[in-house]
Amino acid sequence: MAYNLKEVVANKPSRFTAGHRMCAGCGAPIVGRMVLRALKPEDHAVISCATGCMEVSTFIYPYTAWTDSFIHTAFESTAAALSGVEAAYNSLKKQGKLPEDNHTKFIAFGGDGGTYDIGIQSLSGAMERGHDMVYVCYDNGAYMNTGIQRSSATPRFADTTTSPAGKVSPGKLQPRKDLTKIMCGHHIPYVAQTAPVNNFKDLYEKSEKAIYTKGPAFLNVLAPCPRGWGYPTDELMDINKLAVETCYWPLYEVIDGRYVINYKPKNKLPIEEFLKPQKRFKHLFKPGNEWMIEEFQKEVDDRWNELLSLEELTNKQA
Ligand SMILES: Cc1ncc(C[n+]2csc(CCOP(=O)(O)OP(=O)(O)O)c2C)c(N)n1
Ligand code: SF4
Ligand SMILES: [Mg+2]
Repeated sequence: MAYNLKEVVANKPSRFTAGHRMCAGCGAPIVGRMVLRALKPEDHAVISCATGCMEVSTFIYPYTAWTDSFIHTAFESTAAALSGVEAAYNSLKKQGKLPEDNHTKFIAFGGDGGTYDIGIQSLSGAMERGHDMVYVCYDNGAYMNTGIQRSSATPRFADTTTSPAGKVSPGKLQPRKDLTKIMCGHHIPYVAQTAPVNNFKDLYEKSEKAIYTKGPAFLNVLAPCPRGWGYPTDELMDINKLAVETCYWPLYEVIDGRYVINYKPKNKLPIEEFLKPQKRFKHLFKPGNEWMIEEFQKEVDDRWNELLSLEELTNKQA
């Protein structure tokens, strides 16, 4: 796309404002701000946001960091509530009860607990019904707001308060659920996985596509958490980069069923590079635990190779 991202961003007022109470070094507010930056300034948005760090730290009555309309929803109904608002909007438009020049976009935000686990049924339903909305999952890999409990997005072997690493257990036992893949199975027009890397270009462009693609769209965005992951707050952007360079978190999009991998590292880094700076994986580096790193690496490699095959296959079919 021929434009200067810095200029575009500088010329648009932030719709997710300063003064929220999320921690320093948190990935989630960056995700919220950048997704909303992709809106055209003349367009209005209705946001539906599940309980979680992003909601409780940004919308503390009577204060709010959101400049668009905002609905605080229960975990299990984030997508359902927004799909209802979208249907009502379409009806009012049809009845001529809204001005012709009213352009409203519908965007849901949920954490991994609220999306991979508790809200998955209403998300699946809203996507399948074909509502013109975007669901954004900010994935920090645990229920952070309530004290770092494991979710189905938590990677294997991570130390959390409900999957503690110690003599009895190696940390979380189960592999991480692949929600992006599940969303691809809905055969919706646009699904993408992204992270705040490369000056936000990937995140901004995918947000723009998701918002302005007609029909349902889903974005899974990596959103590291210094409290839960145990990295120094000033290393947020390094952690994002390592997640991408090791292929732990590949950047890809699926447009009408066709896979496009947006970045293929020339030298894929070993997974240790991503694990080492995080306290939640500290035990993996103890003598005798090398097998955990080997298994972690194998899972990353298998998923990356599967993605490469899907890209090849779906592009052949296109
Ligand atoms: C149905 C329901 N179960 C549990 C809770 C308590 N609760 C509030 S925030 C939260 C954690 C949310 O985790 P996630 O969605 O991953 O967001 P994060 O806090 O990590 O940003 C939980 C369990 C709730 N509000 N509603
Ligand atoms: S606990 Fe983690 S996810 Fe929640 S605001 Fe703090 S850094 Fe962000
Ligand atoms: Mg979470």
